[in-house]
Order: sequence, then C-alpha cells, then structure tokens
Amino acid sequence: MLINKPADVASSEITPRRAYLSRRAFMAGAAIAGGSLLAGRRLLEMASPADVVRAGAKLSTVKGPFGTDEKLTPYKDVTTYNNFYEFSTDKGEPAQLAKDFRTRPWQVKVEGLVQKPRAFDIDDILKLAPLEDRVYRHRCVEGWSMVIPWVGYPLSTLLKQVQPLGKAKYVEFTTILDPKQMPGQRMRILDWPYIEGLRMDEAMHPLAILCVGLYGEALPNQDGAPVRIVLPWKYGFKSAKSIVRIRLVEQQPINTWNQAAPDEYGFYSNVNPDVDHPRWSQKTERRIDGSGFFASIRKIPTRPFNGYGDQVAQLYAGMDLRKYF
Ligand SMILES: Nc1nc2c(c(=O)[nH]1)N[C@H]1C(S)=C(S)[C@@H](COP(=O)(O)O)O[C@H]1N2
Ligand SMILES: [Mo]
Repeated sequence: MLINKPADVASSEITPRRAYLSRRAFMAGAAIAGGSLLAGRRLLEMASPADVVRAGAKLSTVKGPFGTDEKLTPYKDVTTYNNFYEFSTDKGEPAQLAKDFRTRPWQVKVEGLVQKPRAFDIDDILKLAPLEDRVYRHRCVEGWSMVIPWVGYPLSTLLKQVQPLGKAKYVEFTTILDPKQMPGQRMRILDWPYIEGLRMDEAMHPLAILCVGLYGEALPNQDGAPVRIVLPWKYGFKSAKSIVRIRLVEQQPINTWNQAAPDEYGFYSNVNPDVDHPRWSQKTERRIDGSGFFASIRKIPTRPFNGYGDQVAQLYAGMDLRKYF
C-alpha cells in the first residue's frame, strides 16, 4: 500500500515538529508520574528553552564581526581555568563553587546620567538584540591568553536604550554583592563589590560587548553568568562578571584592581607589551589552546591592544600610554 504525504508539507518540517510535540507530551507525563522535584525541574527547563535560559542552554545566534581564525581555547579550559575572586582565588575552584549560583531572577539597573533609567530583566536583555558569536582573544594581565567564542551584542545597544546625557563621561560596572552565595566575598581579598569602569567612548565602541554566553550556550556560572562585559583589547580584569548595575557618571570610576594596587593596575589597562607589570614583563603570553604541556611552555608575542589596534588605537590618540596604563 502506498502512503501519500501531503505535497505541501516537506518531510523535514514534519519530523522536528512531531518530535517536539511528542517530547513535550512525554515530559508532561513524566513530570506527573513523579520522580524527584529536581527531575521535574530539569524536565521543565527542557520543555521551554526559550523562556528558561540557564547556564549551558543553547542560544540561537548569528555570526558576529571581528572574527579570528586562531585556534579556539577548548571549552574545558574556558570553564575550568577562571579568575573569579568572588568564588575563589584558585582558578580551578570557581567551576565547582559557582555550580549552584542563582542567576534567576536577575536584573541589571542602568542608571546615573541618563534620560531614561531602567532596570532590565535578564530575559529582556537576552531579547534586546540578535545574539552574535564573537570570537575574541582574551588576555589576562597575569600573562596567559585564550581565544573564546563569546555570545553577545554591542554594549552600546543597551546604553542607547537609556539615552545617555551629554554630561556622562564614564561608565561604571558593578558585580553582584552576595556573600551568602559567594564564598570569596566573605573574605577581604578585595573591596567588594567588584567595580570596573570605562570611558564613554570605549563603552560605545563596537568591540565592547555585553556577553551572555560562550560556545553557543548561556554563560557557565564561573564565566560570569548571567551577564558580563567583554573588552578584548584590555586586560581581562576590566571585563566584570555577573553584573547588576551599570551607572553613567561624570567622574572616572574607582575600579577595584586600581584601588587594590594602583601601581600595578591602571584605569585603562589596554593590553600593551611595552609597559611591563612592575613584577613581570608583558611582552609575551602563554596561549591556552589545547596543546597541553607544550602550550604551558610556548610563549607567543603579545600585541598592542591585544591585536585590535586597527579598531581602537584612535581612541587613545595623543595620550601617553605609559602614564595612562
Ligand atoms: N566580578 C569579577 N569579574 C572578573 C574577575 C573577578 O574576579 N570578579 N576576574 C577578571 C579577570 S582577572 C579575568 S582574566 C576575567 C576572566 O574571565 P574568564 O574566567 O571567563 O576567562 O574575568 C575578569 N572579571
Ligand atoms: Mo585576569
């Protein structure tokens, strides 16, 4: 016997929809059938990926600009070698210690010298603009580097929403303060909460992104979930994680690392091989690219502005970059 399928529906359309519907029916049944509360929650999360974007959830993205074809740092290294002092000063520990960090509900207040101050819900931030894959070099002031496929969109997109006033000269970013959830904040390692800042023109530059994911997925907690800043031409510490406030101000913000050690960490902190850290050279870097032991000994030259000079050098025209390091 011949089974005719309707001519106007391609088989490629039928299968996913059918699979989707039957998966939903199955899950509803499974949820009712019981199981642990946790299993129920897991099923719920799978049932509505569009509404519930938790760490690791797939994001739908478009290809963004400024790509590089350098070898990507493996996902494993991006998510197990982290500087996130709110959790631990040991790079191996945030992956474990941030496991249960709560990223919902989450708001980012955007306020200060703006026409329309507003608290953005994280799920609105995710929908504000198309999410772009942006493969950036990531250079830590400590001398290691990675190549990470971030997911986000220009920070300027968010800032334009609140209509900055002409008086606004700088932007300040504040990380969440929650010592109950963040064991590092129970210790006086830094003056919490973590604060960073940029000049207004730096913040509006198309390279600067508001980042919500990596490797096509919602940000893992240890990488700054649910939302962080990424500034590829600056040392990593300028890119504040897990932010809850963006404030537009007239005076240059006092950023946490500059306050902790002003001789070592400047306000600008543009990647610059010609300005050494007082305790080590910045001429070379150790690229973490999955080649294991060999990567740990192989040094590559560090480039001015981390290789983004063509895009950003003009922001600093006429400035003495040794003085404004
Ligand atoms: N709130 C907060 N943001 C932070 C840090 C931090 O300790 N706390 N570390 C910074 C440093 S030094 C670096 S190199 C990057 C590391 O980001 P990654 O772990 O996603 O690679 O985050 C930056 N942002
Ligand atoms: Mo860093």
